[in-house]
Parts: sequence; C-alpha cells; structure tokens
Amino acid sequence: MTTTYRTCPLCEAHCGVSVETDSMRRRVISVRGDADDPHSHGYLCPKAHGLKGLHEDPDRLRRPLIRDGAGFREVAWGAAFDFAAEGLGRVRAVHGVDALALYVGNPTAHDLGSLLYLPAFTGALGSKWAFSAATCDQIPKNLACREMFGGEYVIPVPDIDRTDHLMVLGANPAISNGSLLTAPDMPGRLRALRERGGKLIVIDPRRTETAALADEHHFLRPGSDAALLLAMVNVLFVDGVASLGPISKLTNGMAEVESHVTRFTPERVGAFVGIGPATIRRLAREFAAAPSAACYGRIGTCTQRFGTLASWAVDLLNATSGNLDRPGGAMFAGSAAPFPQAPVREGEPEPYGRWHTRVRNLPEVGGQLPSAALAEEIEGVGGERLRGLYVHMGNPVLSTPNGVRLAKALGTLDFLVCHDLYVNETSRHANVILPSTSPLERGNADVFFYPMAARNGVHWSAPALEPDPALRHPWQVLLELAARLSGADTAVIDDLLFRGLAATCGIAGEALEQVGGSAGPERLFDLLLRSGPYGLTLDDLDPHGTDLGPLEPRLPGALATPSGKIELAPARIIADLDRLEAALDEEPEALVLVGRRQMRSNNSWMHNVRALAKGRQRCVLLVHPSDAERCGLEAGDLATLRSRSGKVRVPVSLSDSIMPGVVSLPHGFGHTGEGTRMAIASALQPGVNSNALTDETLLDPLSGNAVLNGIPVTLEA
Ligand SMILES: Nc1nc2c(c(=O)[nH]1)N[C@H]1C(S)=C(S)[C@@H](COP(=O)(O)OP(=O)(O)OC[C@H]3O[C@@H](n4cnc5c(=O)[nH]c(N)nc54)[C@H](O)[C@@H]3O)O[C@H]1N2
Ligand SMILES: Nc1nc2c(c(=O)[nH]1)N[C@H]1C(S)=C(S)[C@@H](COP(=O)(O)OP(=O)(O)OC[C@H]3O[C@@H](n4cnc5c(=O)[nH]c(N)nc54)[C@H](O)[C@@H]3O)O[C@H]1N2
Ligand code: SF4
Ligand SMILES: [Mo]
Repeated sequence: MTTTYRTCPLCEAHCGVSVETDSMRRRVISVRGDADDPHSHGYLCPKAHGLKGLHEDPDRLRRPLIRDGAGFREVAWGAAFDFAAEGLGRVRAVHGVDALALYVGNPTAHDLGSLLYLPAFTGALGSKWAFSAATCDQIPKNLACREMFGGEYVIPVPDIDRTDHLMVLGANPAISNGSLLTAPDMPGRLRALRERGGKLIVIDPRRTETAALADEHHFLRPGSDAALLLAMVNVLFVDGVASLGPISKLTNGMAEVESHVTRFTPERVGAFVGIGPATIRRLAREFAAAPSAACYGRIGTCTQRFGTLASWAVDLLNATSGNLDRPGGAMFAGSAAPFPQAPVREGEPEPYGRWHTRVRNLPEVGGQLPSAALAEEIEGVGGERLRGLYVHMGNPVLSTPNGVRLAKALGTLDFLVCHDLYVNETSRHANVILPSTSPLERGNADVFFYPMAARNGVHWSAPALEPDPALRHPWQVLLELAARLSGADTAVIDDLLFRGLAATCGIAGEALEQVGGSAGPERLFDLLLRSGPYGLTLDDLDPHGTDLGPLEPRLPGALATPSGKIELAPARIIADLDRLEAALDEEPEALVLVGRRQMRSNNSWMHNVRALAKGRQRCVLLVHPSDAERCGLEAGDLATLRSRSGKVRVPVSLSDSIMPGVVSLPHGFGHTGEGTRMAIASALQPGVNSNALTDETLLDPLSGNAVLNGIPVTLEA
C-alpha cells in the first residue's frame, strides 16, 4: 500500500487528504482526512470521498471523442488533437480570429497545469473573446478590489481565527466551506469564534446552515446588501466613530465617502433592505465597537444587480470601522508562490472596456466578457458572430443564465471543442471532446486561492496515482493544441513558457539551473516558489502542507493603485450610486428566486458519483408557507416556476427558513440524460436547471456579472 498526502481540489478550502492506493499506485483504496495537515487538521467534507468515485466512474471519459452523426466515436489522441486544431483553425481562416471564443470553467482555477498553460493556448488561438465562470461568480469583487487596492486579486479576507465579530452576507460557508477565503473546516472555525466569545451575524434571505451557527440572523431582500452596508457606514460617520485605524495615512476619498453615504440613512433604506432602522443602527454600532470586526460577503453579494457596489461596500465598512489590515479584521494573505500578474504599464489603457461585445456593447472587465452574453454572441448580429468555441472544464449550459438559450446556440456553432471529463449538458454539443486524467493522477498546487487564505501557507500535491497512459493531463492538452494552432513544437513552447516565467520571476543563471521538478507545471511551480517572499523551493515543502503563520498587516506593500493609496471612493463605483438610490423607491417584486449550495453537490459536476448522489432529491424549491398558501401549494406538490426566460416544474418544500417573497433553488442540476453520458446523475439526481430561469438580460452593469439571485418569478400549482 502507498499513502500520498495532498489537497482536495474540489473547493477553495483545500483540505489535506491522505490517499491510500495499492503499491503500484493504480487503484484508490481510501481517501481520508490528513490529521497532520497544518491547515485542515484532518477535516474533510463528504465531497472529498467522491474523489475515489470520480476516479472510478465508468462514465468518466478515457478516450477522446469525435462527433459522428448523432453520436460520438472514440479516436486516438493524435487524431483528436489534429481534428480539434483543424476545426478551430478553419473557423479562424475563414471568418477571422474574432469568430473564435473560449469559456473557462471553475475547475481551471483549481488546476495548476491549466492556470500555467492556458496563456500558451490562448496566445496560439489569438482570440480576445474570453468568457468564464468568473462572470457568474466573483468578477464584481475583482473589479471593486482593482478600483480600491489596485489589483483584481488584492482581496481582503476576514481574519476568521482572531476576529471578535464576523458579519457574513450572502455566503453559506458552513456548506460551501468558504470562497475567496481559503479556510478548511469553516463550521469548526465559526464555532471556535463563538467559543472564544466572538459574535457571528448572518445576513441572508435564507436562514442557512451558517445562520444556525450564528448569534443573529437577519433576512434581507435580495439585492439590497449595498444599501444596508452604506447605511451602516453612514451611522459610523453620524456617530462620529468612523475611523481608518491602521490605514489612516493610506487612503484617498474618505471625505467623499462621508458625503455620499448621507443619501443612505437607515430610515431611507430600511424598507428596501427589509431590516428596520433601529436594527441597522445597532448592527453598525456593534460592528464599530467590537475589539476587532470583519465583514465578509460572497456569492449573494456578487451575483446580484448591485454586485460591484455591494462588494465595494463590504470593504468600505471594514475600512471605515478601522478594521482593514489589522489582526482580527479584514486582512491580505501573503503568497509563497505568487502568480505573476501583468502590471498595467504607464500610458496603457486600464483593463476595462478595451473591447466590447457585438450585440449589447458590453465592456470587457479584466479581459473577461460576460458569460450572460455568450448565447447572443453566437447567435450574432448583422452576420457577425462567434462560430468556434473552446470550453475548458466548464458546463455553461447548467451554470450561466438562460442556459437553455445557450444550449440552442451551441448547436449552431461551426466548431465546438470541450475539454471535459464527461459527455455532459455542454460537451454533448461538441465536435470533439478531449478528456483528461482525474485530479488524483496529477500533481497540483494552489497558486490561485492561497493568496486569499485565512492563514498563510503552501502545499504541493504529488500525484497519488500513476496517470492512465491512455489519458493526458489538462496542461498537455493545452500544450498540444497550442502547438498545432501556432505551428510550433510542444517542446519549444514549453521551454519558452519556462524561460518567460523565469524572466518574470527574476530567476536567472545559476539559480535557474537549480530549479527542480519534472517538466510541466511542477518545475514552473518551483520557479514561482523561488521567486516568492519566503524564498522556498519544492524541496523545502512538507508533504502534509507547509504552514507560514497567521495573517500579518501587508499595507502599503500589497497596494497596486497608481496613487499608491487605497481609493475609498473610486469614480466608477461612486457613479453607480444613483442607480442604487433610485432602486430604493421601487415597488418590491412579489416573488424572487435565489440559489443555494448543498453539502453533497459541487456545482454541476459531482452528481455522477453514486456515493454523493444517492438519497433524497436535492433539487427542491424552498417556499415560505405564506407564499405557498397564496399560490395554492402544499408540501411535496410539483409546481411550475416561471421567469421571463423560462419555466421549470419542480417539487416544493415548505420552510420558514426562507424569507417570505423569496424562493430558493440550487443550481447545477437539470441532468435530463438527453445526449449525455452521466447515467447516475440523470437517474438519481436529475433535478431541473435553475439557470433556465435566470435571465441573461440582467447584469451588474459595472462588472458584467450575471444576476443569479433576485430573479423575478411566479409560482403556480
Ligand atoms: N444559478 C446559479 N448559477 C451559478 C451559480 C449560482 O450560485 N447560481 N454559481 C456560479 C459559480 S460560483 C460557478 S464557479 C459556476 C461554475 O460554472 P462552470 O465552471 O461552467 O461549471 P462546473 O459545474 O463547475 O463545471 C465544471 C466542468 O469541468 C469538468 N471537470 C472537472 N474536473 C476536470 C478535470 O480534471 N479535467 C477536465 N477535463 N474537466 C474537468 C466537469 O466535468 C464539469 O463539466 O457556476 C455559476 N452558476
Ligand atoms: N458544497 C458545495 N460547496 C461549494 C460549491 C458547491 O457547489 N457545493 N461551490 C463552490 C463555489 S464555485 C463557490 S463560488 C462557493 C460559493 O460559496 P458561498 O458564497 O458560500 O455560496 P452559497 O452557498 O451559494 O451562498 C450564497 C448565499 O447567498 C444568499 N443570497 C442570495 N441572494 C442574496 C442577496 O442578495 N444578499 C445576501 N446577503 N444573500 C443572498 C443565498 O441565500 C445563499 O445562502 O462555494 C464553493 N463550495
Ligand atoms: S471542504 Fe470538502 S470539497 Fe472542499 S476541499 Fe475540503 S474536503 Fe474538499
Ligand atoms: Mo464559484
């Protein structure tokens, strides 16, 4: 038997796992929590056990597939790469490079090889039409942080292990285990917060599993977080307790903030938010009075119509209460293997609106175009349209708004390449599907999420299994495609990548010769480590993970704004306040839809693992009894839920844990079985596609993020 220590790549918590295999490392015997991991101490959620099921899943693709009439046929890798590159190349030759696009899905951020080799592929493809899961997720936070701190990933995280007071909005870390916050065992950490006398407040239209651990929970109307937070900041100014604390010499715009928040008094926003003025005042005063406090917002604050405003307001509250960059407040993590970010050079245009979509003229934000616009960009306007698409580890039919329209559009593409483990709701439309090894078969390190960790650290995950010789790693797929699209040799591209990264990292001469690790992402990771502030190398790392201590104040060093200061009142964000103010007077919608995540479900793609999929139906609609009565519904009824974009028929569960006027449905379901090969998912957890209801015309206008929460709906028996 062989044991390998590594991290679970399924979510941002990166819990340490101990994987037992046979001595030949061909078969997984067990996946357990690694008690010696310095960050997770043995904690695992049930999804980690699904890693074995995922690896063994007979539906997981072991060979590339090429479309053959209505079905697919297996082909050898060389033929599949040639076919994929020729197909994309043909679109480019006939219609130009602007007819090609890519969609990058969430697991990409959890795979070092994909992160490091995607630039080689996109460079060879040449297209600037980049869509991704990020614009259904965190792009409002990226934008707010770039405006305030100068970098999309200069994102403060709550110092969860030391704070005295944590206010959570639109996140359910007891289930999701945290996002833009790497902190394994969030349930344990939240319990520890209260055990040491701290206070936990949850603001969410649903009384969530996190709310069950909290001192207080308040319902709020979806989409109103920015108004609530600005009213809290207003209270700090009116009370005369607004204070920047450790960052007092590092900010611009404090006076502007004070003048702008006068519009958002607790009385003015109370009805819109659904929380009374007295409570808003108390929440603000307790936040300011706590020895240390942190405000944390996630999916619910981003995937809504005021996503950028709300994301900004979270850190505005942290800053103006003196809690930014201070232990127990909201802090910036360090990174042992910093992922080089292209600096914006003097005189170059800022990464916002350098190009726009054709149909709605929506700006790129940090190089990203809104996924909510992908379908219409394929449908096109005036003959101009996207005709070729490459999807890297994504399932946009189930994860982007109006996925039904997107599915139809995918069927009209001249050429679609999917890099995926399954024939699923998206890849079923592909001309070619290129699979990959399963996560346990490849080395990995998190360079993306550790800079948002609640404790500094680094972990190299060695492969637990010998890779299946019939498969390729994601980075190898990207490299082979890049070679064919550019006409260069894979070895030449790989070497260029290595030398380019070495130059960016400032590693040359003798130091470069010492870089270890095998070809591919491992040696690139060693480069990153050597360039990092801890001066580590691969050989220094503990197989159980390396702890680098609690968060430390990092300002002004972490700032990358042109002024070198924190911009508390960025013009672009301030300009959006009028829209928020106007919304305060709107008549509320009778019923709106929000989403939720569940412990045994991971976006759209772990539903084919029997151990996770068995049991009761998870895709049920939570309805407040008063709404059910109004709509003539009883528990267990099958109801029709309708929005502007579509309708689904879904079983109803009555619960007073959901706010009246709000219904909650998880996303990632809708495994109809039609044309797909995910037998377990379609048999055990078919569910419905909640993104048949989300509306592709609704966006956070600043960031282009999809509005996935607060969708107006009607419900009938
Ligand atoms: N309504 C609603 N919609 C949402 C959300 C919501 O809260 N509500 N959440 C949004 C968020 S936060 C996100 S991140 C997105 C996710 O959106 P997507 O990234 O588009 O969707 P996923 O379901 O994560 O799909 C990941 C795909 O990658 C494949 N995959 C996984 N691992 C590997 C691998 O090792 N190799 C290969 N080749 N393929 C692999 C899986 O089979 C799966 O098809 O969904 C968004 N959509
Ligand atoms: N088990 C599990 N864990 C996961 C995932 C998974 O699919 N399953 N996905 C992973 C991914 S990709 C991500 S991005 C993270 C996301 O992690 P979280 O951000 O914790 O995501 P959710 O659990 O969707 O929590 C969002 C909450 O926002 C609430 N909400 C909706 N609208 C509003 C609003 O307008 N205001 C406020 N204040 N609240 C609102 C919803 O009721 C819900 O409770 O989870 C990751 N972890
Ligand atoms: S919380 Fe669960 S899914 Fe996330 S890393 Fe830990 S074990 Fe994996
Ligand atoms: Mo996400």
